[in-house]
Amino acid sequence: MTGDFGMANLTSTTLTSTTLTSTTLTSTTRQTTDLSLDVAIVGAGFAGLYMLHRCQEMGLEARIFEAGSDLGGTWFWNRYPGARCDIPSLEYSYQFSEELQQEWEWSEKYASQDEILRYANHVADRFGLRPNIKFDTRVEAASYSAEKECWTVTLAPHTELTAKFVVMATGCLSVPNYPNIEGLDSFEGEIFHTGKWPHEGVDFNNKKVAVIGTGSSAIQSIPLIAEKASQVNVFQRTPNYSIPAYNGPNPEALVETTKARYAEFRAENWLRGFGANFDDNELSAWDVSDEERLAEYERRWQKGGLQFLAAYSDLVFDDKANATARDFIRGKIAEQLDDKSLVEKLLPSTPVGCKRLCVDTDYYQTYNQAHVNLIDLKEVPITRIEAGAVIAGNGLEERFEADVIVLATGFDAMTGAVSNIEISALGRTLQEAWRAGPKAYLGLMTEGFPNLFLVTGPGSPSVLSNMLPSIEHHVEWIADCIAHIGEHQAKQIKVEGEAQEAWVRHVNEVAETSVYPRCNSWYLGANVEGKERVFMPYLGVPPYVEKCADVVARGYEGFVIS
Ligand code: FAD
Ligand code: N01
Repeated sequence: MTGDFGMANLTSTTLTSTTLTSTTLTSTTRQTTDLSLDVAIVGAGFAGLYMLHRCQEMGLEARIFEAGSDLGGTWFWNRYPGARCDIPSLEYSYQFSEELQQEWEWSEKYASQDEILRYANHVADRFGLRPNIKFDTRVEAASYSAEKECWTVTLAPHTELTAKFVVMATGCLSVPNYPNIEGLDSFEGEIFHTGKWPHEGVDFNNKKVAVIGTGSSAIQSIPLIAEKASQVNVFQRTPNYSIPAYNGPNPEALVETTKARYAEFRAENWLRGFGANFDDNELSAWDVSDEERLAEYERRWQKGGLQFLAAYSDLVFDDKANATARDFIRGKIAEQLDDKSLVEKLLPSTPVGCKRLCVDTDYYQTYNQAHVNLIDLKEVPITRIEAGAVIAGNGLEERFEADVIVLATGFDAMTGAVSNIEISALGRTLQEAWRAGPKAYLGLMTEGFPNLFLVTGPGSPSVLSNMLPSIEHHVEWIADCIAHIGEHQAKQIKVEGEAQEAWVRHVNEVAETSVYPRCNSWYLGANVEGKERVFMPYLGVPPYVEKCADVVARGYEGFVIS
């Protein structure tokens, strides 16, 4: 089997850190470097980069350790055809530097992966971050010494260093989820996961392609794969709702008016439910007539994108209001399909939004092409994979020949990357602490793990918000907290158990008032076999931001600083 289960066929840009002193190691010994950091940052995505920038500004000794061979995180790894953001780029970008946001030109409404990656590189160069990033360096473990009041961080393969603080900027969607399908290893063609796409690209020309999964990554890539491939078989477990992107060049006038008042624009968006400019409607779906509601849905459909979710204030809270949106979108999906026998298969029945809403360019129309075929796994489950085919069927088996398999099967979301690191403190591992589901106060820190911060961790809005401002918010909160600790000649911050329990309860109570926990989504960990089913993100940016500020104003209420 060739393909992409490891990092082997990723082009590696060899960048050595000039500042990390590490002694040459034998393969069996663990060597301690003389590096003693203020802050060890794990991950060089948008979170890690901004964290490093803040640390450098504060004069702290900080380094990023990144498993990949270069920076960009999500945008380094997810290079499948059609990968792009679904929050307009004028918002899906940093705002911490007015000069940066004025000088950068986004060419399209939703920038492509390569443009976002160029932007991340520009930021790293502009703010002199590269020298303090160590690439090809996986953090394997971190253990806290209560006596020394610092963390020992273990880097692969065998290096140890110490740090006063550790910041997990490891990403919510950075650990690919591989399906457990019999025979996958025996496939003799190529296999690629969308979340670990080879840098040199994949040649689909005249190939028979099997795509497993129909989430956002599949919905973005299938139309482009179908342009090249001779046959595309899409294996769908659950249909998703997708709204057209209507992507295109950013109109000059929009860029000008946005940049003329960029800071105010950002501040306004931060006050909205998802922290993004979704044109939030304060009306309930029941404040208007059926005709007015349909007209509003039509207006939002024509505009495209995720803002559809904010059509009414109760759309994600009231099942019946949600059902009006569901019926509207189902009608729109059906209209796009020529083969009416496909309609029932592609129509979702789950509440709109309870799985992440998708944004597409010609996804449904792709099924109107003769060489594109949808296999509904509810009727025709995959039984195994053989050397050159996917075998599926219920009793009667069908053979779907394949040269390439694309696994668009998502991620071990929100907890996967942190749980992959052996983290221990005060006699307990984080895996043990999170056995019944992740617990974190404000999604920032976990009880029993002093001086260990999470960026956009479980219990914060993170993936239910525009991630860039949420990342900036967390990084700034963490940086201010570290500064506060220094100013007070303190050494340690930890979470009070009761504060954490109350917050976790609150996160769940809010989620229960919404449609979010009502389907098998990755928000709940339901996509990963054996993962505890717990709703992880916090719903509502404004109350969350207020709570974080409030906690600080009350002298870091719920934390103990000593
Ligand atoms: P990441 O970008 O995931 O970076 C984490 C880094 O940590 C990775 O490079 C990883 O290699 C590294 N790492 C993890 N574990 C270790 C370890 N043990 N040792 C060393 N390094 C480690 N969000 C939006 O708000 N809007 C969008 O439009 C949007 N589009 C998306 C499109 C795709 C295809 C995907 C997958 C996600 C998208 N997201 C979007 C979510 C996206 O993940 C965030 O917006 C953001 O890029 C996350 O940045 P991050 O720095 O927190 O994490
Ligand atoms: O992953 P997903 P993704 N057998 O988990 C199916 C962001 N993102 O990579 O729904 C068969 O959404 C699974 O089926 P089911 C965005 O936040 C954004 O697409 O679990 N099928 C599902 O259909 C997004 O939500 C963009 O029943 C299996 C699919 O695989 C998040 O990243 C683009 C299976 C996985 O969908 C993740 O998106 C891309 C199995 N064993 C990503 N296991 C933008 O547009 C899983 N599936 C900005």
